[in-house]
Amino acid sequence: MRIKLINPNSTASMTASMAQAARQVAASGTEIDAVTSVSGPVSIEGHYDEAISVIGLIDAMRADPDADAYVVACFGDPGLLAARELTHAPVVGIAEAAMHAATFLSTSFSIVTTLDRTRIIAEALVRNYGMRDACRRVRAIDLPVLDLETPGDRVHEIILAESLRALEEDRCGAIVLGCAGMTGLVDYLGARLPVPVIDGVVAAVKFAEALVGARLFTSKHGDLAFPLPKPYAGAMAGYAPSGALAGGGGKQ
Ligand code: 2AL
Repeated sequence: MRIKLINPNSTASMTASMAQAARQVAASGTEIDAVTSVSGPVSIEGHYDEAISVIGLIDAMRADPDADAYVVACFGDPGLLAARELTHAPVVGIAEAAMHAATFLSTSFSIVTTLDRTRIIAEALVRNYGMRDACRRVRAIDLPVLDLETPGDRVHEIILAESLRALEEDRCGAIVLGCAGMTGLVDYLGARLPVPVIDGVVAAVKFAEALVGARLFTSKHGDLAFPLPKPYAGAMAGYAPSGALAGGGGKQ
């Protein structure tokens, strides 16, 4: 199967790290096709960034309508439901996947994310995903997303220290990494923390494999039905819906 992993920000080095983490866990028959958004913000750290990034996400899906599954590889899960409207194929967001994985492994988790404003957005996702009971706390390390790309141990140490505080103060049973830029830290943190450390990229890839393997598909019954065909005005005219992604988007 082929999983299209879409980084909705435009920083290619982040995509490369995610592709590496995804390939390390993918089954032997799974191809990870990782792409970087060709437009939009270099990092996604707020509601405006998220809104604008969705166009690049949709462009990446339209450019490749035949993937078996799609992964939205940003912890805000921007445009996740819009992406699902476009295809029969499963579309998995990394925040959603990470939180669900955490609940299979522990009755409680805390999320460690980047900026304080991102923390607030992640808290909204926790509520949206029905994870309020399981999520003890969302914590911010107060570093912008692109600082995670800085080589060296400093960022690793900051995330480790925040995770240790989460275990001590929140009494949580698992740590969810709250940014795609933290992918690849699982080995470092896992060796130093006594609890499961969940990278949403890894979780999303494995859930995508499971859903495709189980021959499951995105429901077209209700609000995830293909967008209603209608004209769009101005610069968005080219995005006017015309049913499924060309090619059928995964379901024959
Ligand atoms: C993110 C992420 O995962 N990628 C990005 O650009 N912004 N979200 C976050 N919570 O920091």
